Amino acid sequence: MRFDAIVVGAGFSGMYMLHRLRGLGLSVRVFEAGDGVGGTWYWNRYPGARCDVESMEYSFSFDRELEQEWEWSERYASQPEILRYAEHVADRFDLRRDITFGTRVTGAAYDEADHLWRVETDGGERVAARRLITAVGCLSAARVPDFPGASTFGGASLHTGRWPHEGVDFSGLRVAVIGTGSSGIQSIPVIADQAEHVTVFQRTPNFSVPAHNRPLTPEYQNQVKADYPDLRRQMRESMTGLLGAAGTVPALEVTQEERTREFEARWARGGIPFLGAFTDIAIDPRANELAAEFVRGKIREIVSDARTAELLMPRDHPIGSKRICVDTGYFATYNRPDVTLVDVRSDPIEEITPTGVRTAAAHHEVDVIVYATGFDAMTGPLLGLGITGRGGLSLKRKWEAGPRTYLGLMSAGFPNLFTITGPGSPSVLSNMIVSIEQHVDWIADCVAWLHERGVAAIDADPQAEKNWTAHVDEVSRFTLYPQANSWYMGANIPGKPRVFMPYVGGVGAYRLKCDQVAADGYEGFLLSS
Ligand code: NA7
Repeated sequence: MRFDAIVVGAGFSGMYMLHRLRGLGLSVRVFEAGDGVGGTWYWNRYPGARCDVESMEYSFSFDRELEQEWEWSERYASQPEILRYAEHVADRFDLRRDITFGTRVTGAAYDEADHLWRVETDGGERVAARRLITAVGCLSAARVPDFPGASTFGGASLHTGRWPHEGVDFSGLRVAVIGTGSSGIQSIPVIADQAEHVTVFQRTPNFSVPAHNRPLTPEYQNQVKADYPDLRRQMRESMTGLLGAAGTVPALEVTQEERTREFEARWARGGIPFLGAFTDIAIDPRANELAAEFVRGKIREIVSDARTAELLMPRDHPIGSKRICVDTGYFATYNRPDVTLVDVRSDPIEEITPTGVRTAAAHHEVDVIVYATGFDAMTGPLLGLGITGRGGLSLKRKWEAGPRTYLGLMSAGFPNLFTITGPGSPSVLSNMIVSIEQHVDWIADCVAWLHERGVAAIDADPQAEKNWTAHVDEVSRFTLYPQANSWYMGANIPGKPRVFMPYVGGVGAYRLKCDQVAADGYEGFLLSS
């Protein structure tokens, strides 16, 4: 079978990509590993899973009726609600008929003679298309650390990003949670409410701000909906794709009282915009430390046991250099008598036994192990597709020392392969949906332009790619981001190259750059008929 385009993934990016390409009159086939749409929100069904971006901002803007008709029930939508939204989008635009579910792409090779991508799936299907578009997400390759004895564990072992669809009842069970990133921080309070006992194995404490989640009133929703054109424009032009009043003054230029007042106001408001309090938090270590110390002070206030509070205070990375967590009752959970914190830096996990987790100092008997241990981020899902470009060069080989892209959209030597939210783009530092819409629109416009002109192949110019990759790296060095052992840096995966993968220049500036490149006839890209 031959299509104009193949899209890999039916999360928000794959669904919107399909919709746009169909609008161009192209034939499209989408392959999706899951049995339904939704991507991240299909897989991450762990208790407490919730978006860290406010629901009125975390939604598609491309269709006015969709935007106006959908009603969110809470300030921060839960996973089931976002999945319902994804399903609603699939129904509304009749997307499912072009999606093959339960099917993984296992190989994609570029055929230079015909300018075609030849794609294979685990279902044995072989299809071809001129354009191949990856919509595989940045956090979809779940990672479980290689603890000795893990396979001998007699109870259930669950990864937050591969959660059983039927849910898990923790009543009466002793539960180990390994990992205190966003998934751990969201799930621990909810699991603790159910389980007999929760033991949290923490390697690195994380900064987290309260969500102050609440139901949304119809009045509030109507007001936002009426203002959507202006609000969406602000989001697109902003640094992060989020609303929430970016500060205008540096923390170091105001008095301590003013600083505290601003931090308190932002803490009371809740959410990621806490980091926008002052203009220098992401770039000046002294300003950053002031924000970090404010949050440590809150942890000290909330957590009754001083030693536990101390263990929960992040000290090894600047605040915001790992994506800040947004929680509901996380720190207070440690005041419960049925929750224990184990610091695996001082007391490392040595092995998993048939009945629990053995650290250097103790054996913790548990019935269930929850791995909240994250993902092989950004490059993991792409490299898992088995992509081979011109001259038989594999993407894995090309990216051995770290990803190299032009604008995060293409990688030289892989003509007609577009990556939605790829490394080198601001996606993971932003409101994902804002970034997804921008990438999909850019790719759809590019594909339309190529078709109109009969251009068979588009590829990144190696020099343009080199310049962009150097620019991504250079801009990151103006910030404190590279100081953290984060998944942005590939630091959570043993052996992965340490490269700061996302573009920190901001979604607004990035959009202007991408638009300019297109307006200049796809400057930095090589076209061949
Ligand atoms: P994260 O943020 O990568 O968190 C994974 C957590 O698991 C983190 O605390 C890790 O500690 C911990 N981890 C990983 N490997 C181990 C081992 N071997 N031993 C102990 N602890 C370990 O993933 P999430 O799923 O929570 O969140 C991903 C993103 O989703 C998040 O940033 C939001 O954008 C939404 P570490 O910090 O590496 O020391």
